Amino acid sequence: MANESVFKRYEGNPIVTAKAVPRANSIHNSAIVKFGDGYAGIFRVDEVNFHYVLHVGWSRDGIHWQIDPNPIQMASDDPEIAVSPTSYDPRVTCIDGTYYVTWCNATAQGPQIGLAVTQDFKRFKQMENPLPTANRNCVIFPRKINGKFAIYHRPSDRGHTPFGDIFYATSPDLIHWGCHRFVFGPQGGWQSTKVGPGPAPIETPEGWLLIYHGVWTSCNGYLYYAGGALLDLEKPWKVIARTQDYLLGPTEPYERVGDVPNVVFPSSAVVEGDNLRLYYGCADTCIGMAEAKVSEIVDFVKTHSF
Ligand code: BMA
Repeated sequence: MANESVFKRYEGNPIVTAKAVPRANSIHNSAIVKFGDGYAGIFRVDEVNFHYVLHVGWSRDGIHWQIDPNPIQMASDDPEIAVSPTSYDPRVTCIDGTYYVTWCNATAQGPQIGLAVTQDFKRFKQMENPLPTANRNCVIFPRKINGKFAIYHRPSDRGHTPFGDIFYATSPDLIHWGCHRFVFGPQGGWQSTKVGPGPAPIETPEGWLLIYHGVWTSCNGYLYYAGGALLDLEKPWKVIARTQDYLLGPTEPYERVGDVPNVVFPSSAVVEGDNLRLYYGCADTCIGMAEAKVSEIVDFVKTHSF
């Protein structure tokens, strides 16, 4: 099966643009989940002064969105924690009715992962930052593994990081993190510069399905693609298979042209039965959606692996 036939883009793409928020320059890498009778989302809004902030949004169908015009105000037991001047690239995971939000904060010391918990998408309690600076991507697994919370994350540097490997870590309490394991790194072609975790891993009978971003460096800058990997259910740092061909790449005009051209940045996936909706940032400008069957993605990963 050719890669472009696994995912079918929504014909009304892009589904969210800067028009959804008055002060937005762009709205892109965002996290969408099922919530109640519909959907909720944490949206990355780059404002017209180029502050990056997170906004909550609501939708009946996952396509048409009402986004709060004001950014999220996090609360914390410790006033030193809930200080997020520049926040971007959120992920959201649901575990037993509680939603865990992770994102990246730009700080003077470099990119820093933030973590907050919500039940209702109205009140957010920010916790201690889970990882040392510098780290740019972090996503929580949708269930505990061997009794512990688990994440995939990607250590970084302060700049336009020209490298990036995916690592695994666990925690008994969301505060103390250990069991750090290397998962996989760049490998040839569209994923030769860096890789990073995308949406929360999806549990399948054949392993965890991780949709991730892969980057290569052309003479004109970075290009971002979505790939897939299958990982061991109990030891998720062990790779079972990993796509040599990308699953989704920047080929449409709204993925090619924007503030940062040629970017498909997978950031959330909503699974219902065998159907998966992938939400992804397009050219750091707007949000696209594409659908696929989980079983077909798994089959593609296995048959197009290194
Ligand atoms: C990465 C992140 C993403 C962005 C991508 C392409 O480093 O900052 O937010 O989509 O670059 O610019």
